[in-house]
Amino acid sequence: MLQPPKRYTITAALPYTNGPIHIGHLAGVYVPSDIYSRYLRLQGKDVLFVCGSDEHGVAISMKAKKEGVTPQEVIDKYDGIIRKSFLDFGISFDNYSRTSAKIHHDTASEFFKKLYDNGDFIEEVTEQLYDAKANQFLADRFVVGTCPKCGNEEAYGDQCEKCGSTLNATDLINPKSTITGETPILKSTKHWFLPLNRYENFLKEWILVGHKNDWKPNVYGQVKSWIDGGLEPRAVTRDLDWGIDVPVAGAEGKKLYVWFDAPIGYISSTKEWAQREGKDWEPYWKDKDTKLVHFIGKDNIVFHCIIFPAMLKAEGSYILPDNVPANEFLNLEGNKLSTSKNWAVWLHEYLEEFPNQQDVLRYALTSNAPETKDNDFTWKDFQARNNNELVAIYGNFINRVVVLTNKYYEGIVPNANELSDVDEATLTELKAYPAVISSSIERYRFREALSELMNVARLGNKYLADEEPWKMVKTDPARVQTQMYVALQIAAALSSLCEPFLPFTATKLSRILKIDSPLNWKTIADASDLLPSGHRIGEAELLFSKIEDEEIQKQIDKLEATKTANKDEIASSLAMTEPQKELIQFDDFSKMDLRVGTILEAEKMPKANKLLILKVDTGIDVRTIVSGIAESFKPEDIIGKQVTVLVNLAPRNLRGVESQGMILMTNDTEGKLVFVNPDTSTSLSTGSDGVGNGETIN
Ligand code: B3M
Ligand code: ZN
Repeated sequence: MLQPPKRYTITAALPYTNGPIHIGHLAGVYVPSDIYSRYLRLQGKDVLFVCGSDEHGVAISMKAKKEGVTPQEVIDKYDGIIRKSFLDFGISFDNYSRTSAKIHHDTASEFFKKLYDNGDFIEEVTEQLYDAKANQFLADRFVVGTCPKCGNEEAYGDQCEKCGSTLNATDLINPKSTITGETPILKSTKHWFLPLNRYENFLKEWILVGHKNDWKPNVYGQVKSWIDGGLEPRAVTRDLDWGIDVPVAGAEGKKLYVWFDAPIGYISSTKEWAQREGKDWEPYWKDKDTKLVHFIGKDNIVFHCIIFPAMLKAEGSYILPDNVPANEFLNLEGNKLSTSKNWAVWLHEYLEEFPNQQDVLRYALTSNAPETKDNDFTWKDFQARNNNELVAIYGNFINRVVVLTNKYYEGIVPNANELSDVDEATLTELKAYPAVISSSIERYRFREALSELMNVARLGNKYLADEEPWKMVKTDPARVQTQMYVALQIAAALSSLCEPFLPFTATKLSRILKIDSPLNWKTIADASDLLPSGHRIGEAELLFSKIEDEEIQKQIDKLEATKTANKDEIASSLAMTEPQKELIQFDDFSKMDLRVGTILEAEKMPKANKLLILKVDTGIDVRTIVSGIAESFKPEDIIGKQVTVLVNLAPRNLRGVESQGMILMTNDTEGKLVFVNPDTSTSLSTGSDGVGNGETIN
C-alpha cells in the first residue's frame, strides 16, 4: 500500500464467553488495539474498531456441562459481563457483536457455502475420536493426552499450550476423553477440510516475503515455522451439538469448526455496525485502500495468519491483514494466569475495587505489556507505576500548573511576553513529541510510545523546577507570565497526547483546561498557541491519587486466598484418598493372578442395593463375579467394558451366588469409585515385557 490508507479496520480477538475478561486479555489484545484505534481517530482517520463475543467454542459446552446449565445460559451470562466491563473500561469498539447473533450465522454460512460451491473443500470420511460412554464424538478440547512434539501430558486435541504446536487429536499419545475419562475409540465420520497446503505458495509469498520486515519477529517466526513444517488440510466442521449448522446436504448434526466461524465474526460485526449506522460495510473488508489490522494473543497467530487468510484468499473478494501484531502472554505474580484456578485479576472486579481508576490499570498494563516476550503483572508494580509515575510526574506537573495559574492569574492564561532560549527550546522539544509518539504507535510499540508520553510530563516538571516561577513571582512578574504560558502549552499538549493511553485522564484534563475537544496532533506539532493568552482554565482537580499499601495488600491476600483455595481443593481431594496400607512383600504380590477381562453381562442382585452380578470373560473362562459397584455404575453402562480381574481369589458365596474372582476398583482423588482400567495399548494384554495374561512381573 503506497499511499496512506483511506480507512482502517481494526479487529480485536473475540473473547470466549466462558468466563470474564482478565488482565491477560487486556494486556495482550484489548488495551493495545484501543490505543491504536483511539490514536488513528485523533489523526482524523476513518477507523472501524470491531469485536464481539466468541460463543461457539467447545469451551462453552465444557463450561455449560461443568455448571449444569445450557450453553445459551453460559454465553448470555458472560457476554453481558464482558460487554459491560469493556464499556466501563473505555475500550472504544465501534461495534461489539456476538457470534450467536443471526447476522453472524448467516454470514458464516454464506462464507462456507461459497467455498463449498467453489469446490474449495476436500470432503473426507475420517476416523475421529469417539467417546463410547458419552456417546459423542470428541471435539479437540474434549481430548487430552501427551503431546507428540514435547511430551506435555496435558495437551489438547487441537493445540499444545506448552510448545504451541497445533495438533490433530489423533496425534495425541494416550488420549483420554475429558468427559468420561475413557480412552476414546476411532469412529468414522464425514467432514470438510480446507486444504491449507494449496495456499502454501501464496502464504510464503504474502508473509515470508511480503511481511518479513514489518511483522513482529514473534509472529513472523511462528508463521514461518508453521509453513516450513508443511501445511495440511484442516477440518472446518465438527460433530458437535453447539455451533453453526453446516449449510450443506449430508451434514446433519455437524457444526462449523469454531475457528472457521469466529474470524468471520469480525465481518459480521462490521455488517451489524453498517446496518445500524446506515453505512456500506464492504469497503472495510474489500477495498485494497483499507488497512486491516488484527490484534490477538500469540496463541491465535496460526488462525489469523494462516487459516483465516487462506479462507479469505479462497473466497476471493476480501483484503488480507496488513499486520497482526500479536502480543505474548502476561503472567500474574509469577504464575500463569488461570481462569480455572481463578488465578487472575478480573476486569469487572477491578472496576468495582478501584472505582474511576481505569487509566491506572491501562497505564500499568501498557508499561509492562508483553509485546516481545511474556511478562509479569505484580500488584507492587501496579502501585509503583501509579504512585511514582502517574501521581508524582504527570499529576504533580498538571497540579502545579493549574494551581499557580489560578493563584497568580485567576485561571487566565497570561501573555507570552518575550520567550527566552530555554522557553524556545522547551516549546521546540514539545512540538517534536507528536511525531515521536506517533512513530512508536504506528509500529505497534505501545510501551515505548507511553514512555515518550511521560517524557512530555517530565519536560514540564523539569521546566518548572529549573525556572521556579514561585520564587520570582514578586520580583519579575513578566517573566513568570511567560513561564506559566509555556507550562500551560505543555499541559494542553498532554491532554491530547495522552488520550489513546489514558482516555479518562484526557477527558478530565480537557475539562480542567476547558479545552472542548482533543487537540489535533498536527496542531500540537505546528502551533505554539495551544492555550492562547486570555483563555480561562478551570479549578484544580487531582488527576490521580496515591494507592496505599493496604489496598495492595488486600489484593495480594485475595490472590493468596485463591492459591490456598486451590491447595485446599487439591488437599481435600487428596484427604479423601485413603492413607497407604502397610507394606507387603513382593512374594505376597506375586501370588496374585491379574487378567484383563471383559464384562459380558451385568445385572443387579435382587434385594441388594450395592451388588451387581457380572458375567466376565477372563481370557481363561467366562465366570460369575459379584461386585459391590451397583451404587456407582448402572449395569447397562459397563457391558463391554474391559476390566482388571483378580482371577485366583478363592470363590465366595454372596447371597447365594458364588463369586469367582474380583474386579479391581479404586477411588480417584475426588473419592469417586473407578475401575482400575487396563490401558489396552500397554503390555497387560501382550506380555511383551514379561507381564501378560497370568504372568507376574518378573
Ligand atoms: N475466542 C480467543 C482465544 O483463543 C478466541 C479468539 C477468536 S478471534 C476470531 O482465547
Ligand atoms: Zn507440546
